[in-house]
Amino acid sequence: MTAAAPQPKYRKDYTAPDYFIRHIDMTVDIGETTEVEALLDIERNPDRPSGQPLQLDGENMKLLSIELDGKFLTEADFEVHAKGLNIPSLPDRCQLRTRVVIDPHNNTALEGLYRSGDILCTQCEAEGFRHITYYLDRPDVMASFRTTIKADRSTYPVLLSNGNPIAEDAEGDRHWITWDDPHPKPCYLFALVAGDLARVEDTYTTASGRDVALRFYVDHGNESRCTHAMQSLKAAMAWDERVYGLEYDLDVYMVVAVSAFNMGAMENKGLNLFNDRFVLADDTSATDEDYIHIEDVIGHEYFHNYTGNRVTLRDWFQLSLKESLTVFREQSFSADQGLGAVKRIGEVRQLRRVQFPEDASPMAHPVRPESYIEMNNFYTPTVYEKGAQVIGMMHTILGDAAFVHAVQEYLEKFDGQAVTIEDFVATLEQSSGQDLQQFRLWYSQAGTPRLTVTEHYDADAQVYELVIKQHVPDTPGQKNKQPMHIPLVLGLLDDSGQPVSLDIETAAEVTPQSPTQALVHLRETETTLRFPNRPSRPVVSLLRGFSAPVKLDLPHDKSDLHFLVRHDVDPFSRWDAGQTLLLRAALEAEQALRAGNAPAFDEALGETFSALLETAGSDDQALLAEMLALPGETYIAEQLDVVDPDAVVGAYQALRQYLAGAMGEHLKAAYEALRPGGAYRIDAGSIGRRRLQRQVMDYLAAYDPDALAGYCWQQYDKADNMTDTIGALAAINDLPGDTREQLFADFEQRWRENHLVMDKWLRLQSTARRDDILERLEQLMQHPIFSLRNPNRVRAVIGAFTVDNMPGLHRIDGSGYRFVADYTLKIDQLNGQLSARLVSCLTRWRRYEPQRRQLMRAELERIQQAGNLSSNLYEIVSKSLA
Ligand code: 0A1
Ligand code: ZN
Repeated sequence: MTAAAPQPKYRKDYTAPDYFIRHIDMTVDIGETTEVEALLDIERNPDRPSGQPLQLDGENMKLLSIELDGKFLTEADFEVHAKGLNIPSLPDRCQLRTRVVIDPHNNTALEGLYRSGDILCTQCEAEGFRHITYYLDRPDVMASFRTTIKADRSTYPVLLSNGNPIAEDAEGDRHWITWDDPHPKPCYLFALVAGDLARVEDTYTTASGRDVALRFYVDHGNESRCTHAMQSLKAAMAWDERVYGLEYDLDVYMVVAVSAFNMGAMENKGLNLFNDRFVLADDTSATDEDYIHIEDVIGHEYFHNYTGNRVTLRDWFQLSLKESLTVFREQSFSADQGLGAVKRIGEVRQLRRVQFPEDASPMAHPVRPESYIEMNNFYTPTVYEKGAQVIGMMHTILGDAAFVHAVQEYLEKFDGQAVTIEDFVATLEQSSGQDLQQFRLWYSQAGTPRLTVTEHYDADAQVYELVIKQHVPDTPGQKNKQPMHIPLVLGLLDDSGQPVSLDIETAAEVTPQSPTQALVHLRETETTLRFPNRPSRPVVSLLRGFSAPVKLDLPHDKSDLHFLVRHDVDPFSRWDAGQTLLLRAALEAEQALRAGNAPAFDEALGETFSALLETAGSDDQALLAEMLALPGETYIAEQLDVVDPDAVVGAYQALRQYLAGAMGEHLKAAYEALRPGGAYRIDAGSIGRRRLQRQVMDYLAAYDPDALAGYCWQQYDKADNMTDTIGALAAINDLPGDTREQLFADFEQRWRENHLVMDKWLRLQSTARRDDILERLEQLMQHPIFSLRNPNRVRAVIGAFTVDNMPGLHRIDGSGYRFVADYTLKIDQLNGQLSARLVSCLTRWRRYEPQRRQLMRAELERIQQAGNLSSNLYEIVSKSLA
């Protein structure tokens, strides 16, 4: 907590450290109190002036003693302040020993060493190590670590840290163990765990024949729930060997499942810590989506071992260097595991739902931010997901083989170093011979570029022409931006829906990808493409595979879009044509509602989507499920200059009701046809079938609620897996009545001991559309499993409400906003990372209609005036009011 206004740090101010720490020998003695002794081998940086003070970071700790080269220092020799400790001058080489007391049991921020249930564990990224001991807590200071953990034997039989165990002993009730990690690492990759945990072990033999022990540590009783995570880990290890030629570099890989965790997981060297929801799964308690997320997160943390750990960051402004490349690798891995194009569509949906809004908000920042107040606020969709799209564009520009080769060169060249995004891009450039100078703007310019396309067909000359304009919007602190290098993949279809051989006349660079598909490098504000010899007007399929993270105003009229839905060969563009049709219909409905009229929809829309439903027996049911899913309310709202949430929610519901009516009785036939034929399996085909069935149920809820209630009851009763069970609850969630109440009550009885499953129950109820939602939220928070100290529970109740309950959050009396602000303030006293995330639903207040705008702003001001805010919350609130 901070009294004075926290100050920003700037990327331009980076300077190399005055001192390095080459080695740290640490003893963590866990008892009534926890004492940390650290012996640091310090060396002056020869490139920096001598005689500089040593400024160690350290917070929330009590200093017991400090020794320099064996001599105790007195208070006159150093200065302790709230953020650390300064020693005025040091010899070029020395050893510094500090002893401090920390209090993990009362650490509710979950940074540094903290308690989760009955275990003690650490989270050091970004700046958590400074809560454990005095240190140079910055990623360009890399040291070898030796860590001794001492603790009570019965409470903490398992004691883990990075590296290999080299000594251990016990005496009476106490025992200790020493871990040695010889590979120098930044302290954000340090980890320690102490607790009574069960161990599940397996082995992976690397391509070169080395055996690696794979160990999962979970609460007793959960051993059988690690199988999928273990398989995913082996799949990730094999994938990285096959695709990037990267083999795991230690003999042991450990994963610990933790219940109180601020994020998804953490890639600490050799000792990953995971939010338990990304480890634990079995068929009865985990959904298809859980299985997929586990595979993704396990892959992500594993891939960090090279992209992040072996080659790390010079400073936190470079965060996207490790995150974007790792997300890109995770997404490639995941697509290879079976869901392919559908996975891509899911990523785009998510990008549009969360990153596009962020890029148009007061928190908009470049993929490589220029400044921050609280680093933890910058683990954002922009740094991660937009960053991954930026890597994806370079992959498209270089081509797969050249890209993989360039990444391998980067990893070899900078192995063991702390580097920058510029180092990475320059290596890609040198390795491939491509000019990425203009492309670098993707790292420095914030905001989502908008492409506006107009078309013209000259029947006499038989020429089809496209004019593509690009514009990058202003964002906080950035105006009048330069045109970007945007890779645009396109193709043309003739009037029978066949792909056309491409012949393009343009000043822009064009890379053919196949005879019927080309990559056009847009570099100017305006680009003209001419396609000669077109005897009839073709239909263009643009931004195939979502080749760039841009907003695209398609030139097509409705009939072109219907045509693309039927014929496009690119699954992404086909899906996107359907989404554009639906989005335009929703926006027209929204306008009608605001004008006090009843929404009306074209018959053709109903026909196209009913025709799609009739292909429900086809092989790509997962793609069909995506085609039939409406653009979400948030994405609809995103298109509007002034948001009236009632009109958005009304338009969404009207469109859903209309399509459901158009599909009519076919929905029931489809539901029946999609019933499972056998036992639960998690292959791509079965996942697709279940997704499509859920989508059909969503329309059925609108078309025939009584029939749907019957289906839900039966489905719930017969289900042998959580996907079908939760599918039944989700479908009936907004339909008040006995069936709903009974299913939710039964579910609670069955699952009340399993917190991860109960999160699903909480989440559904927080997103339910009902007038008494706020009272219901208060009741949920009285449930015995709920705790404000557990981020998963808070996200399931309050987080889900803020993100997925538009009518509840935006109640016209302002009670939704008041609820969020009240809990934001309460949680901020415990956990600033969590409160800062919850408040983000209020930060775009300026975009709402006047009454909401005023109400949201008033709550933000109330938070600001409450004072004593965490630096996390302070930054978000002050930027959004600025
Ligand atoms: N590096 C992790 C994410 C992470 C970031 C911060 C954390 O605590 C503040 C925890 C985890 C990843 O990308 O997986
Ligand atoms: Zn990561």
